[in-house]
Amino acid sequence: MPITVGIDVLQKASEKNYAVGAFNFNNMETLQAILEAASELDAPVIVEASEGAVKYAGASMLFNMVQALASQISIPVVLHLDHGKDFSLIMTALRAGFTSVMIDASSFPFEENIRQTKRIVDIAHAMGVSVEAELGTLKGIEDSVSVDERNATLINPQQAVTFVSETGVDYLAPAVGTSHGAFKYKGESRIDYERLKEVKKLTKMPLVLHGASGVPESIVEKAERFGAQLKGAKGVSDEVLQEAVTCGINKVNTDTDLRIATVAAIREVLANHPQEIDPRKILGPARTAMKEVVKHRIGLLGSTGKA
Ligand code: TD3
Ligand code: ZN
Repeated sequence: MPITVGIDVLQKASEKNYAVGAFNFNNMETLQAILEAASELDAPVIVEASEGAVKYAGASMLFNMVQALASQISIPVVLHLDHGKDFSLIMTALRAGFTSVMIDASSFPFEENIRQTKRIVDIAHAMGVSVEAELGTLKGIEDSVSVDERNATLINPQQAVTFVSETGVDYLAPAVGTSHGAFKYKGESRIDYERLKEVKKLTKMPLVLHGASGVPESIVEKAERFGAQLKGAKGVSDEVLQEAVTCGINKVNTDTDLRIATVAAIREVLANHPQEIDPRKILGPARTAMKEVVKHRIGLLGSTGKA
């Protein structure tokens, strides 16, 4: 299929109460792993590139890789810019053919977030491209965090209503207690479900969960067995993730799990076969490991068979 526009995939997910997996990539092996997994599960999928990925591989390389692979399979594939923080980066993605972009002005005051988001919405919509924006700060919530602190960091549901109507954004990433990377929580993983449900009830729009990686113990252990140092790594448990989907999440971002799977697989090959010098024998097992991660994640989200 040709690359699909973001809202076409996420509107359905929001109406039918499931989530679509969004996976970060910056090379061929990762992209192949994501698309093979999604295709085998007959699930729509979002592949996303961060600013770092655009700098590493180039927007046009990323677009053309996705187009080449998506045209060979029959599931909807969306190409999304993750955490677009400046205007020129977003324009680069739009010109390259991305079908969804995130404008992340969440670190600015509310009014400035609205202004920057609306500017991108006007341009992207004129090009038929969907837009994601973020409200609140991505930061883990621990027991020790007070109600005041929580209100200062996490999304304010009333503000979300104003934000959506003033910007015309297509989907919203609410800060509800997750954070990026491999070290999300000191204790048990948690999300502010009540706040999330309130945002869904008031906005009725597709919602996005950032910092959603599970950081599975088995993969962390394997990476550590072969020399990685990941002490204290902790992610969002599968149960918490599924509850978040029940509460209204429709796009689930995963990067860290793919990174850890890659490192574990590469370390294993290098440790067990120190004479190996063929990059395909090193990156191939990483691709297989990432594919397993993607299948597991999509399986949790309810999008299997929804292509
Ligand atoms: O936007 N992203 C991907 C980039 C974060 C850097 O790892 C996410 O929300 C996914 O977060 P994670 O770290 O849980 O995979
Ligand atoms: Zn993110």
